[in-house]
Amino acid sequence: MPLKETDPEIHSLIGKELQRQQDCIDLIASENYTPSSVLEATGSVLTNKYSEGYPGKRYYGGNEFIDAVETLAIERAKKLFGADHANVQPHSGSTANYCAYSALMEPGETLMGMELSQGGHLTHGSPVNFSGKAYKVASYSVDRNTEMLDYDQIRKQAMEQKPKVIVCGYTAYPRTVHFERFREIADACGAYLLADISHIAGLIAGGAHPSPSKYADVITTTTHKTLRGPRGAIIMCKADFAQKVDKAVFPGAQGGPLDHVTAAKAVCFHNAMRPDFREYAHQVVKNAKALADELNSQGLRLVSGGTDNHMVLVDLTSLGITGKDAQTVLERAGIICNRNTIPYDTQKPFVASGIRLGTPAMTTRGMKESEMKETASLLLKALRNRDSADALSSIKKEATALCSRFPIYGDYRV
Ligand code: DSN
Repeated sequence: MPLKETDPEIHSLIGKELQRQQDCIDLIASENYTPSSVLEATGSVLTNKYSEGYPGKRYYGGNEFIDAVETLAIERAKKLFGADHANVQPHSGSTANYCAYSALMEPGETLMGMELSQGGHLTHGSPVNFSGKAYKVASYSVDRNTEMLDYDQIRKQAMEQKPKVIVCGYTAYPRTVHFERFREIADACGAYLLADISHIAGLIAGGAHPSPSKYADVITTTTHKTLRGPRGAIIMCKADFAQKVDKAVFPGAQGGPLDHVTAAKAVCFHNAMRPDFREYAHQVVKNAKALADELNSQGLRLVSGGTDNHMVLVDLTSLGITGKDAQTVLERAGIICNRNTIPYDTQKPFVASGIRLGTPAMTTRGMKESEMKETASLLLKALRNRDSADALSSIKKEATALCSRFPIYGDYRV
């Protein structure tokens, strides 16, 4: 029986969410619209299977086709990113980082990552996360003036604190990451180098950001951000770490893999090898620059002065609004984003002085530089007219009209 009949409440909520996604300008830098091929694989009968273990070494029978699916996903991930080894089972980016750390170090050893409030991730050593509880943490920051990575300063800190693992790759850093500089730092202080490329994986796959594959010992990434795949993650590594990484994932951290998601990851890697994905990745960056230029020319200060990737970090101080309030106002105007701390923020993370904007989702819809200019104008108009309910509701209509020119799933219906 169709969902509509067996569970009309959930069916209706899914339908409403589809409509919301269609009608709103999504500027969340970590979101995207997966193609229907990925949705189809994710919603497949593969969800019925148990397959603890790895291809050819399972603890359950009946894995002939699951083995073939997982092997394809592994081979495609290796080819796409130029990796020696890939584990495609991690359920999430946080789990992937947990497993990568377990493979590389023991509890109590030192982990060096970017501080959360500066653009790092919770799992890069935040005290409220397992990473900050299980490991000794040596966090690095961006330079106070340039708001960019200062490799000499990071090197100095690494030589003093001698971390076992250095993490590079961020959730709110709008600039290029120079992985070769991190390799040199890791070699100098005797650390392993872990690149968490969750945000920029799609840009790397599409040739729009340098790749860490020659430099990092281990690479983790989610698959649902710029890479435009299903919600989940993978770990890649040099051959020497393969066994440790696999053991850390299963049985170390997880039981049965999500085979339907593994299939969708394989579909996503296949898509990302196509020439149109290269175009997409480059357009994401062009769109971010167009968005940044327009916001800047209309008077907003951008962290680090601009962007090299898919993301723009906006300091709202001059407008006299917090990130939290801006997020709410923009949602009322049909523009979805998230509040974000800016480097050396004086506000708490829950309030924050900035918003983080990204172009992966709007680029998937087919929007280009002129629509980014339009989006920047709508966003500023909303923030400047935040006290007028009428203004916000009329901007929302404009946002929905813009979105209606770029349908997300054609005639796909729930
Ligand atoms: N929550 C993700 C992001 O928005 O960047 C990171 O896990």
